[in-house]
Formats: sequence, structure tokens, C-alpha cells
Amino acid sequence: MLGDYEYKNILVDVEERIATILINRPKALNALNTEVLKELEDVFDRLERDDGVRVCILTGKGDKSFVAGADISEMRDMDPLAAISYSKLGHAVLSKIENLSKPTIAAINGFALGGGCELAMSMDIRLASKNAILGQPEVKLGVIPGFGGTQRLPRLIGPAKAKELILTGRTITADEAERIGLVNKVVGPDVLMKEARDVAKEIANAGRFAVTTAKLLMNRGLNMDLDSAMILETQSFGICFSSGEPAEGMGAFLEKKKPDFK
Ligand code: DAK
Repeated sequence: MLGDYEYKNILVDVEERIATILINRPKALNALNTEVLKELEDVFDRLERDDGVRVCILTGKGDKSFVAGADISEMRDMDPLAAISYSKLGHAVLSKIENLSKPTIAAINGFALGGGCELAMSMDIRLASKNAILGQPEVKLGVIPGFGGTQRLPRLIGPAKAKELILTGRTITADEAERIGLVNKVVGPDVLMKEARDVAKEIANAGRFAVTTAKLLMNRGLNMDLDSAMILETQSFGICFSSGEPAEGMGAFLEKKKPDFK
């Protein structure tokens, strides 16, 4: 399958049902230009269809930056129409990642600024190395977050902190990001990828249908009224019993052994 994943700016490695995607543009601190965005769009399409992949980890090449934002040199001379189509491309890619049926983990190994912070926010779990710096500094460049930041950040950490961060453009350390709920956990740079893989393995070993369904319910439910979301959960709970997974999971528990989900 590796032949399916050959790109100019992205490296992909699939091992033990876990795909690790590395944005490989360290000279520009892994900034997202149109080419990188299009490659990300393509790789996540393929990963969605790849039955050998259960969980995806995304990180940036080097020890300095996850993604330092949208590409400022590409954006500088855009006219409004070009900016709209660039923003649409970013939205399409990040929505694809957010709605991927497989769980995603951002391993934030340094700067996650602007589009980089927005990219991390489109993922299910964010782990950060101690040296990571996060933020939405766009207003300092005379623009607004254009890849969903004005919407995802307040939903994730609440409007008060989101307004402070977006309106000032201030950046924060990994520890502060953890305190306000922007990242799940902060670890040393040397153990970041191990930590990400450990989380990914736990997910990959759980029931596939259960994991996919739980992700879908949390994503969709947040944008629904509570009564409808509860009905959707009840019905989905029932459907789990046609997947074969409860028989394996509960059977293994009662027999005091580890489940082996197919
Ligand atoms: N884009 C392009 N190149 C970048 C970059 C970026 N975002 N960030 C860094 N680079 C490049 C630098 O230009 C430099 O290139 P050379 O000069 O070596 O050729 C190289 O990466 C190394 O960067 P530095 O020399 O600056 O490294 P330092 O360690 O001194 O500083 C830094 C690291 C991350 C603090 C600094 O590079 C920095 O402040 N970078 C910009 C961070 C930032 O402001 N990010 C937000 C970008 S704005 C929209 C769509 C999208 C967006 C908005 C609107 N619409 C269409 C409406 C999204 C906007 C953003 O994401």
C-alpha cells in the first residue's frame, strides 16, 4: 500500500494499523501552501478507504514546528477571490479530517500557529511536546483565522478564552494550552511520538464499529439539539449489536481474556 502514499511534501508510514503522516516542509516550518493542502486532501481520502488503517497520527518534520500556519508568502498577494478559494480549500481539507471515520491524533512537536492550530483542532486528540507554542496570530497579519479557527476554537475551549486568543493574536505555551483544554496532554519532545502511538494502539485494539460510531455521535451530536442527539445515540447503541463486536468484547470479559476485534 505504501506506493499509494507518495507525495512531495508528505511522508506516510503505516505500521500495526496506525498511519503516521509527516508534513515534510521544514524549511518553511511546515507551513501549509496550496500544494500541501491538496496533498493532505488526497492522503486522507486514501486513508479513509484503506482497510488496513484504524488510526491516523499527524505530525511535522523536524523538532521545531508542527505547522507554522498557512503559507504567508503565498497569501500576501491574494485578491479577495483567491483568498476565498484558498479558505475553501483549507475548510474542505480540515472538514475531511474532522469527519474521517477513523480517529486522528495531532502530535504537536513545536509551533502550531494559525492554520497549524486550526489543523490540530480538526483532529480528535491533541498531544503536545513541552516546547510547543500554539495560537491564532492572524490579526497581527491583518487577516482572520481562515480555516475554521473562529468556529472550532470557541467550541473547544469556550468563547471567553477563544476571544482572548483570537482578538489579541497572543500565542501560548503547551502547558497553558493543556490548562485551557486546547491540548489533551503535554509530554517531553523525546516521547511525543511514543505517547501518540500508545494512544493510537489503544484505539486500534478496541471495537472498530464502536470507535467509528462513538466518534460520529460526538462530532454530529455537538451540532444537534440534545433530544435528537440522544435518540441518535440510542439507535446507534442498538446497531452496535449487529456488528459482532459486543459478542467478542463482552464474551472476552466474561471469560477473563483479551478481546480480539476483527
Ligand atoms: N508561512 C511561510 N513561511 C513561513 C511561515 C509561514 N506561516 N512561518 C515561518 N516561515 C518561514 C520563514 O519565512 C523562514 O523562511 P526563510 O526566511 O528561512 O526562507 C523559515 O520559515 C524559518 O522561520 P523563521 O526564521 O521566522 O524562524 P524563527 O524561529 O525565527 O521564528 C516563528 C519561528 C514560527 C515564530 C516565525 O517563523 C513566525 O512567526 N512565523 C509565522 C507564524 C504565523 O504568523 N502563522 C500564522 C500564519 S497566518 C485565510 C486563510 C488562512 C488563514 C487566514 C486567512 N483566508 C483565505 C481568509 C490562515 C492564516 C495563517 O495561518
